[in-house]
Amino acid sequence: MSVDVGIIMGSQSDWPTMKRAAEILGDLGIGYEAKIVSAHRTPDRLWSYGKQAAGRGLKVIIAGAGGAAHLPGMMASKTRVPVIGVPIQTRALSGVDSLYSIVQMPKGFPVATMAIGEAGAANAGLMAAGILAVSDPALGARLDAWREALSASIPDEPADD
Ligand code: RP5
Repeated sequence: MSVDVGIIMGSQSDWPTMKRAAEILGDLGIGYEAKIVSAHRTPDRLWSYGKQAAGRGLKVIIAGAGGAAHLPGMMASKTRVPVIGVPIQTRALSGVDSLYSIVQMPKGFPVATMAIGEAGAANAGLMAAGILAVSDPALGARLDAWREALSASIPDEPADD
């Protein structure tokens, strides 16, 4: 299976959040890789990952980071491959720091910014799937089925605990 999506994150501590994206991609049969690439701690790794991304055939990059979350924006500056940003929830500021660090990109270098935390990571996986499905009808059918199954799982009425 080809690796279409790169999941990158600033730290091992981001993985419990970012694996929600990986789970969605796995469920939908999308090839991905997961790497630790830190804007601050491994800037050379960030540089080479971004430089090689398009040539390696990556079609979407999902980048998660917390606090001073510069990874998604710096990656968007280094590659034309679309970058989806996931703000990691932080202890100090609940992830609002991450969100603000990721979302306010200057004109020219967009990052598609998701919600803070695990819902954002899962939605990043679904967003990547939607982008890939534009040119992959079989994946589109799997994504439609995934969405229908989610809708079908929602009860009509609330239940007591
Ligand atoms: C960021 O700093 C990472 O994305 C992570 O969310 C945050 C804290 O990293 P650790 O101190 O847990 O390694 O670069």
